[in-house]
Amino acid sequence: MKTIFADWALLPGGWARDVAVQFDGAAIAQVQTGAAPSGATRVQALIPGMANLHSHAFQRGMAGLAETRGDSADSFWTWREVMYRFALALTPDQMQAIAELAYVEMLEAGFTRVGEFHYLHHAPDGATYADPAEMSLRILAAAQATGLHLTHLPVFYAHADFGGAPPAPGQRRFIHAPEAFLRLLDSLDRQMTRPLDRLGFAPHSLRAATGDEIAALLAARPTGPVHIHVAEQLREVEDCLKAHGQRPVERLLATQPVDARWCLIHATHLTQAERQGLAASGAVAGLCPVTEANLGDGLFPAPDFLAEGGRFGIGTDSNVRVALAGELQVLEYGQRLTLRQRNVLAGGPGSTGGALIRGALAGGAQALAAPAAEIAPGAPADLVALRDDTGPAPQGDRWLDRWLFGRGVAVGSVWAGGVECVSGGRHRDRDRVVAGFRRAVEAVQA
Ligand code: NGQ
Ligand code: ZN
Repeated sequence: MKTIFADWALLPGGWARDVAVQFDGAAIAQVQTGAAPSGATRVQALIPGMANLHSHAFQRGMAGLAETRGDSADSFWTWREVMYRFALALTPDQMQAIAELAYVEMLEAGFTRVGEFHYLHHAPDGATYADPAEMSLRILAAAQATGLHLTHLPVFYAHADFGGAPPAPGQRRFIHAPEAFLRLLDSLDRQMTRPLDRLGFAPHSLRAATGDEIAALLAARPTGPVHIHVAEQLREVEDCLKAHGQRPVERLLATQPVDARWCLIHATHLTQAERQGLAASGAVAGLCPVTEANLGDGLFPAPDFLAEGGRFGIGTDSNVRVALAGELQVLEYGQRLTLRQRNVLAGGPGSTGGALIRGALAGGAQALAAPAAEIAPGAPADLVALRDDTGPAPQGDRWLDRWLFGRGVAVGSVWAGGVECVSGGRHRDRDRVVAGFRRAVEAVQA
């Protein structure tokens, strides 16, 4: 039995002092408040591990390589060309090495689970690997090697644009017929053996999958998470209107059974009716504020959506920077800059950091079909210790406010499924993983 003693712990009922958390294996056995610190690992503040609900791990390998402007104005679409070139070059070994560093950085940031929106399925020439699940198995291996829980979301991708347009040559590694895609999911049902891992699926977008294809996949897979990119760029909204006479979120809500198993990634461009419909559906809005800023996507209408009871979680998406506090900071700062107000996403009187962390913990767990992110008996021992390096000693939610917006509060240790993966802010395998990453990206660039 392992015991962590925390001066402060964020429990389901709020912050508590002098908390002893005991776990035996992967699950929390007991939580005692007002405890004495006898012989236990001692931490200053303990919070539940966070789900990172949207990642394309391989894109970590091109972080910083698409920040140079060419002759014409850059956009999401010019970035996508650079990204496609990078994606076409990666071997399975290289992708795994890059994913391992992304996952090490996620754990160091305070994430204990990733939703991997995985579409790099086939060989560089588009041929199916001998094992069609080859690339998915590399994602599983990276999660296992680093200790991160995985909600694997293989992506269904069939078309270049609305109306079932044929895929472009640069998309050849992503493409499946529905039958072959369902066989991939069946094979992963058998090959995913860690008890806390989950399998869902993801129609890439309304550009890449038709309504009929999505309906067929839902019929074949009636449970588990369903994720989709939607309404990230204005051009996507315009093209959807042209093809279908409906906006992307409007169309999704009208034609698919969007409910609490769904996670709509980005959902940036919403009318009032779309925003209210999404909030009422019970689906999670999967916000990726750092990537959305990096790609020039636009600003999600978070204040109204939250006031309407909408659920959200956060994702690191392109992994151009792998941050947890940073994602929530950018989410809030986008609103402050446009509304010229402060503490917008606090929603009402109270701590902004507290509201953001609590919201993202709940929405992230829902979107990834994970157990509730709580420090409570029976919950997985997914725990993040924060430390205060400068003072003044934080109390309660002030821990979160200083972590997100101030200085001197940082992640110390992280346990995922009861295993201490990070201590002193460093993952136990950081050096090995960085060496593998360096070899992989140097080979890709050679
Ligand atoms: C992706 N990423 O699938 O990696 C997408 C770009 C697309 C973001 N949207 C490709 N951030 O949407 O067509
Ligand atoms: Zn994405």
